[in-house]
Amino acid sequence: MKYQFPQNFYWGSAASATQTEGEAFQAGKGTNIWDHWYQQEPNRFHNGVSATEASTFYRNYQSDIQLMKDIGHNSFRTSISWSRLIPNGVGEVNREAVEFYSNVIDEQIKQGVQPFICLFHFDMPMAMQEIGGFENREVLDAYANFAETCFKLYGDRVKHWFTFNEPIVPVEGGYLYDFHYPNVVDFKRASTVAFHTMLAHAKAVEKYRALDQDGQIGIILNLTPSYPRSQNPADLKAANICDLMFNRSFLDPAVKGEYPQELVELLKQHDQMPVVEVGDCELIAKGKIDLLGVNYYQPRRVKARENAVHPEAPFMPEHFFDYYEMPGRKMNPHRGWEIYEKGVYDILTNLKDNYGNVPCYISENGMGVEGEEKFLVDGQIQDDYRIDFIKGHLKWLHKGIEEGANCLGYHLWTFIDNWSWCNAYKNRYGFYQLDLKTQKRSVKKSGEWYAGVSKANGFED
Ligand code: BGP
Repeated sequence: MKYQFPQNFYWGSAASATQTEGEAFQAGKGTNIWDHWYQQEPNRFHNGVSATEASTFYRNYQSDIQLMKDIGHNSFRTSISWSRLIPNGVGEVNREAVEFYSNVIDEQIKQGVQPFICLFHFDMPMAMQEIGGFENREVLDAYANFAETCFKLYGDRVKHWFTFNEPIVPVEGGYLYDFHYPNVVDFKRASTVAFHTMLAHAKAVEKYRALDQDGQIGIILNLTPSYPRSQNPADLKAANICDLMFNRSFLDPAVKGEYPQELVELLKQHDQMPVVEVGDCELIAKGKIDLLGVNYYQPRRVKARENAVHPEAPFMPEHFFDYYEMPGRKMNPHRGWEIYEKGVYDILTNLKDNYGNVPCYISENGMGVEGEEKFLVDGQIQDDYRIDFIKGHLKWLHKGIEEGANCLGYHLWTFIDNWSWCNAYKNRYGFYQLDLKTQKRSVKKSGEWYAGVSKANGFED
């Protein structure tokens, strides 16, 4: 069967500043929470590898963009590092960084790879974290000013902006589950950071609209469908609470301009509501987006809790559900994540039916593989598993579009194997293999295959 995609479909991949640039302590960049945390606790990073060892995009962006073009990219997302552009979070702008991002954007345009630019991919400047990060409302204004600086510098050339990438992840990692700095475990502080992040988002959207530039602004959300074990009301309730907490907590304000009443009630009932000030709801209403990026890796399967909550345990989302391992689920054994291709269709259908069919694209989807060198044959990684993974998701995406979903593109995570936070280089995701010692990039079989898909604007299977 032939899977043909709409005209001007975005084919490309995604990455982020901190994960690819390198020069973490050079070129005038200020430190961010990753640089700082590594200095404090290098043992928290896989094999003790820090972001200073990221894949040298800062130095090699020109040849890297050429490599994007070689495999048929018509678009590529990266982010602007706040701590590189404005080292202290507020105040002086780093001239070298202004030029660097300008050059990257120009080079992308020159090579026919549209720049999709995100303004925050987990990398809070340390100077801002020191005053409380997104718990402190001053930081919201600092972020909005940073965003405005970017719009003014690059808005003439960048037509696709994203305020945040997976804004729930710093909330989960930093304030609930101990996998990002500042390693706090406190639901109320987490809900405050989540709410404030959306206020910061809305402030940035407001700044963008005021400049009246002819582009689009959106947000990138990791929408993980919550599937219940069964139709038992207790399982359905568990799945609904997950959906409220992990998806709708960001999706509803971003697309509808308001929070789900059910979520507000739930947080009130458990005394976990952030402080809402006069004017906040009006601001959230102004944050409605033009374009939604959807990151999808794996589904969330849940069931009702089996046991009572320990009375002294901190309040957590898991008070309402247990994770459920569905027998017979398809796994990516190299990363330990379930593969469920239909999830992409379910997300698109939900957006079509319940979110006004907001224009969207798949902004991240991908398959991490630990120890990928074992698939090297004659110097090339034979990643047929990744080709199958992409095909499987594209087929469901195609079905979604045929049924009317407003999905405009597909970006893989990621372009070249890159550094990934605490996992550093553990799981490889790229179209290009990276040799950590020499920094040599070698195209994988999937990269060559993707070039053909992009050229044909589809594939046959
Ligand atoms: C996504 C993030 C990316 C990236 C990816 C892979 O959620 O947006 O930044 O890191 O996950 O994650 P990992 O390396 O942990 O498998």
